[in-house]
Amino acid sequence: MFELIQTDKETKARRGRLTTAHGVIETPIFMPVGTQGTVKTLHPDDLLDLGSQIILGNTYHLNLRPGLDVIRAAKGLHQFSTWDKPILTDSGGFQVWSLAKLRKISEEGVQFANHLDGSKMMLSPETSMEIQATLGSDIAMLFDECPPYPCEEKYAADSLALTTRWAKRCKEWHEENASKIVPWMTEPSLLGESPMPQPRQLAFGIVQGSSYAELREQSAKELIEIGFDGYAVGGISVGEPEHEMIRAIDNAVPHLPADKPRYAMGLGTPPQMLEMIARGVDMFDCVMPTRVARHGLAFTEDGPIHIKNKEFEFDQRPLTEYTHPSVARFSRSYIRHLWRAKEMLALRLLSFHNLHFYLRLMQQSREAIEAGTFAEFKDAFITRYNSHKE
Ligand code: PRF
Repeated sequence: MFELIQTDKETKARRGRLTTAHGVIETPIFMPVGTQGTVKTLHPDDLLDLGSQIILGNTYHLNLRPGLDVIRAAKGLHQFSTWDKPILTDSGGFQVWSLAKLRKISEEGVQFANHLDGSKMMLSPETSMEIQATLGSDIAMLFDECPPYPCEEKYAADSLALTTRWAKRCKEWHEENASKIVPWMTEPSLLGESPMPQPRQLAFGIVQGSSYAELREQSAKELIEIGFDGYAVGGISVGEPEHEMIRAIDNAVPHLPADKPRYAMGLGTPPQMLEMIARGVDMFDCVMPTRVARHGLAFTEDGPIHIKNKEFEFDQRPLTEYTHPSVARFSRSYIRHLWRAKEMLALRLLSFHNLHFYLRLMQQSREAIEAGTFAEFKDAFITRYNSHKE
């Protein structure tokens, strides 16, 4: 299921290959976020064009709208959205905390008023796994509680204990029921002509434990005991300073099995991802490249630039030297004009460009790990990226 192709000698970076039902994912990898079953502003063909190997969908949002009946009628999220490559779904554990109101947490699950019409809903380990099975994602995440930052040790410990009990229920439900619900497991023709590379939905655990080293270790060990196909580190990038985020990774990753993929949830900047790859992380997702694009920001090797700035008024160069040809044909001057005229193409070109930048960074990382030059690549990238900061 996960093959470790190469481990870097100088850092802990890994070059791996994860096999899912809808195809193989070369790691390290970045997963564009398609919360509503679409990566905002992009066509699925654009994502293929960008070389995107996997995208992310959200249990919380898709369950609210369009709802499971609609997804079921389409035979799953792949068919519904016409994205034929791997999909990972987040469990809703995090979105309940960041979006919903009037949350009430109990042993059973979380009751909340949803952010669309305020009506009361419930998510539990079982319902989250059931929704993810109905969506038919290739990788389902366990239903967790993501504690806020900062967080008292007692709260973090109690929260972790609950997440671990929920993890057991997720695993039990998944083992017992997923194969009866996942559309392409019940109807393998949905996978097309090719033989099924992975006959089942994978399930990933999520290490919690806030900023406490012992709790992170305990969480990793308890999840491994339950047994998952991969392990994520959650509860990071929730407002803590960057060194705390890296410390959380340092506290969790060494306790995770080498032969399973590792996923840092919901981050980060290009330098943060390189730091985490160097610590043995294989997978990332983040709204950042597409969200900041819609605010006019473009990633470059010399750090982010804001396209509205006057300095680009007559700039005939493309956004970056190595951007995708579909974007490279346009000048900074033209994209600035589109932005100022509030033209939708500006949002689309910037989203396309930023995802290209992120996916290219992962490809460069994979190549550098293979060539044994990852440490140099990382240091040179970060030095140049940060050198233009005021
Ligand atoms: N849990 C889940 N999804 C998440 C997170 C988490 O802790 C985070 C935290 N950065 C992002 N997405 N289930």
